[in-house]
Amino acid sequence: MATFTKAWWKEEVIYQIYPRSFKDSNGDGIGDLRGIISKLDYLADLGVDIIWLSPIYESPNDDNGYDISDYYKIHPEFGTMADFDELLAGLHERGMRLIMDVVFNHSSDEHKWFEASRQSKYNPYRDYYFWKPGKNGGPPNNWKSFFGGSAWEYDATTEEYYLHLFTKKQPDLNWENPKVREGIYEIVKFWLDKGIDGFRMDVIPLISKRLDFADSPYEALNETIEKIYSNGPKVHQYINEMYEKVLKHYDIMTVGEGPGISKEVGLNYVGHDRGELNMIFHLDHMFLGHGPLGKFDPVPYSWQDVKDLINDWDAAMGRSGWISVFLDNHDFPRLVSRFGNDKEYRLESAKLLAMMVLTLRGTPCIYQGSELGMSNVHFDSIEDYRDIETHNYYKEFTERGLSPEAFLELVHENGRDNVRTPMQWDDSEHAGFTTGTPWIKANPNYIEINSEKVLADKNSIYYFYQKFLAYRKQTKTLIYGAYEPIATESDKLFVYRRKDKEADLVIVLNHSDLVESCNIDLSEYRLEIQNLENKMAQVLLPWEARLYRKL
Ligand code: TEU
Ligand code: CA
Repeated sequence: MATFTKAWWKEEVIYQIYPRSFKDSNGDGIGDLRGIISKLDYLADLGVDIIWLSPIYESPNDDNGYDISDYYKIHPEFGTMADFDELLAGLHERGMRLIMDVVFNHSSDEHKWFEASRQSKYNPYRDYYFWKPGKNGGPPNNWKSFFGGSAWEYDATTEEYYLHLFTKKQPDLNWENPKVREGIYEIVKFWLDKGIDGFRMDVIPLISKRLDFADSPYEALNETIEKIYSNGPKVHQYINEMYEKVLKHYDIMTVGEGPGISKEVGLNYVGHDRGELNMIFHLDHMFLGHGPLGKFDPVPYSWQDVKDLINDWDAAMGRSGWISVFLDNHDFPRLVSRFGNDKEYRLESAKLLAMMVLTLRGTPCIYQGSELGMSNVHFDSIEDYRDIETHNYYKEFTERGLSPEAFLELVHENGRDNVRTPMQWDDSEHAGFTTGTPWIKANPNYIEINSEKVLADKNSIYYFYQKFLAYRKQTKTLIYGAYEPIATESDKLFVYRRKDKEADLVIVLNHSDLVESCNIDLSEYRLEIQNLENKMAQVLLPWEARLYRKL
């Protein structure tokens, strides 16, 4: 069994920036690197450590940069390589780090490899991607794209189909081909030699395909993702090869995004002795509520389901693996809207969720704007939405007969643009994000929710994050301590202990709009942190969060 190790990437906190929506410096309505540079002190003051940038490489932006056409170039919309170097230096000067988002499961169809590959069946780049003849006048098999429709696109030039698990402008790279792997390792080396501190690896469990390309027998998309697309036969061989050839030679961190990684196979990716990744963003809790047709086919789930998943994953990782703890990112709704109450209890529930993310075992990841309590947006026209996933499913569902209004309700709940509206800096036009016209409208609630207003309010969510981030730095028990769930009779309470020889801490979270009794014997503990004013020890107010320390 792998021994437990200490590491900086276990102790530090990640903050994800979606550059397109963070801060626009030149008035073109698109966030950029100089905009981020102008906010470095804001980030340093908050107390986060590792900045994860969503992709900033050249891209036609079919999937907002997750379709890369040149891995070596900064997209001109975001700025220049000199801007990048200045951003990296600016972070390092402040004792912070930078990890880049790399997408190696697929490239853009405008990448030179694919442009060559599609020229002819005999082109040297043909097998950089997956090409197959059709079957019975249709695609080679029944695989569906994550974004709706078939995962195969017919190309008339060579009369074959190519595989794309995402959009048709994101053809899957063929990792079976050693030339593809070598090309990818060169890219990894290039960015590491620039001095970055690691990578977030997009959909890494998908890179090894089941080469029989058999039909999926599963109705539900998430089952196909887990059992057909993810955890393929050579996935560990490939990640380990990348580790041996490049990653292990640098003091860096790697976090894999893990659609389809179940707790049963999680350790295969992050076990300390595996020579693969340092940690993963598993998506089990984020996919809760996704029905057979995916996120726009919602099914009910409960807070108890979330707690059970968190506890099961912690038990599965034990002391020989590691995960990142998060409740939102650029693909999922705002955490205060999805897991909190963004109406009557937005302040209290956002603070409760902050305490949860910062006290569970794993490297916390905070998504831009969570520290302000930003919430979901409700545009009333599909024209206001930008996300290709939303538009693809809008077309698919309305063609099936669902009304546009009904689909929009589903987008309000689960659309990715909920977290892609501009960061809300102040109450000036477009929330102070741009002096031009933003690529996507700001959430109209920027008048009340913006950093200027939040920073002027000592009781704001921002200062709760700032205080807790500082507390966490001095309380290594929250990093290396054992994790032990504490059962309660109420399924509204989430109670757990973090303990090592330094301290014994108990966290009590009332995840509800109701008053709950607190019958846990905490007579030997002192209340250290609370997210609201309440002197009644045995009574938890709605969305009350407490941290106790044993005397
Ligand atoms: O996401 C893959 C993924 O699992 C999510 O896209 C999620 O499954 C999806 O929103 C459907 O619910 C990664 C990136 O984070 C995402 O932004 C990209 O669109 C995708 O891969 C393709 O690169
Ligand atoms: Ca700009």
